[in-house]
Amino acid sequence: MALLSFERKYRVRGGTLIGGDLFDFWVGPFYVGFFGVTTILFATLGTALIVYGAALQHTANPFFVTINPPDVSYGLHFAPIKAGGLWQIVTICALGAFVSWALREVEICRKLGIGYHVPFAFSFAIFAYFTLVVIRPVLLGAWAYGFPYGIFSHLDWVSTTGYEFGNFHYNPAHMVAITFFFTTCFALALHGGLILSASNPGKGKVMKTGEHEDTFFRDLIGYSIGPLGIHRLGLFLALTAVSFSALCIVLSGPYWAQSWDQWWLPLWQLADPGGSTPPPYAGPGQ
Ligand code: 07D
Ligand code: 07D
Ligand code: U10
Repeated sequence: MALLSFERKYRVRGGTLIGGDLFDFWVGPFYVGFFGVTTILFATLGTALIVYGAALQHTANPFFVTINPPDVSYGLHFAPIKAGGLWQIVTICALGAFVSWALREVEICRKLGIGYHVPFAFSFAIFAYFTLVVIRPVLLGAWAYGFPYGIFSHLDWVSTTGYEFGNFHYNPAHMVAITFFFTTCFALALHGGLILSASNPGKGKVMKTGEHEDTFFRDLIGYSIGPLGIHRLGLFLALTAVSFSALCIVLSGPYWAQSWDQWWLPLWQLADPGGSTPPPYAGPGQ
């Protein structure tokens, strides 16, 4: 069915989570719905507050604009607007907009009668953000531990937070997360490559089938995961990567306050009984 006639067929009322027929319509290509309205409200307010914060900083350069969390002395209390309160309201707006976006995805899934896989997946990204700006700061006792909202400033936060724990690469959950991120890219490259190789063989050549795709991997590694399996695997790899990311940062501070290389001490002692610390890395060529 052509896309435009399909859209006419499915663009009917119903499937909303809240509000019945209220806002149950489309504007151009966009489905609106109750959560479309809340998305726009939260996103507009959050963006306006960031613009206000930028005006206070007298900078028009978007790379340097930053909305910082309050000082550690405010603990888990509300801070004055110009001393981190802005960050607190922007955080509420961001969470409001992200959750609204996920619920709007749910309503669209319900209208189409498809599974909730996409909003389910997006909820993991929201959870990672929630871990960074709510769960970890609450466990550490101050909003100050959230990351600042700025293009460069959030990079500074990642760097300094990393070095607070010595070498962050030794964080075992960070290792697992990175491995899953790399594997996600690997799987997507294999899948994209395989599909194109069979379905887009070049002008004048015959398009090949799923059997060709299966056979390629059976010939190569003795096993094919199959057309449904590769998509399940892709979703699993990506969601696991994000889950271990959330884990690696929530462990850093609330659970482990030292340098992460020290976590491996038992392993080192196994290799060198009586040795108390792994030898420090001496630099290149040493
Ligand atoms: C391609 C989908 C489109 C999304 C885009 C991002 C904004 C921000 C706001 C000026 C893959 C839109 C950006 C709306 C503008 C203001 C106030 C998604 C795609 C194009 N980061 N991060 C970036 C965010 C964190 C880190 C880029 C957001 C953590 C590192 C962009 C969040 C940590 C690097 C950005 C967030 C961290 C980046 C490209 C939220 C650990 C880079 C993002 C809400 C996760 C890279 C200058 C991208 C860069 C980069 C946005 C959180 C680390 C500005 C919205 C605190 C190390 N981050 N980030 O393509 O070039 O994502 O930075 O959690 O090197 Mg970040
Ligand atoms: C939080 C984004 C959520 C986004 C949402 C949507 C909009 C709308 C609108 C486009 C989680 C936002 C949408 C705003 C946009 C329009 C229209 C995603 C989030 C809800 N690290 N590290 C990670 C690597 C080092 C450190 C994660 C690699 C150093 C710290 C990942 C390397 C040190 C933290 C990762 C490396 C260090 C991390 C990030 C290499 C610094 C975290 C992915 C090769 C000296 C963060 C939960 C992620 C984390 C994190 C990878 C190096 C520190 C596994 C590959 C050694 C402090 N690092 N890292 O989490 O776990 O995405 O966050 O060197 O906090 Mg690391
Ligand atoms: C996949 C797939 C598959 C496909 C696919 C895809 C996965 C099976 C069949 C999909 C993949 C792609 C298309 C590939 C490219 C995608 C990526 C690389 C991912 C990243 C995506 C982007 C960077 C694009 C991001 C764009 C977005 C989020 C759209 C932005 C839209 C809006 C802001 C409007 C949202 C609408 C709402 C909330 C409903 C309400 C709408 C209205 C009321 C009308 C509109 C009103 C406004 C816009 C108001 C303006 C105010 C705003 C925005 C607020 C703040 C701004 C101010 C400064 C004031 O597997 O194969 O093929 O295709």
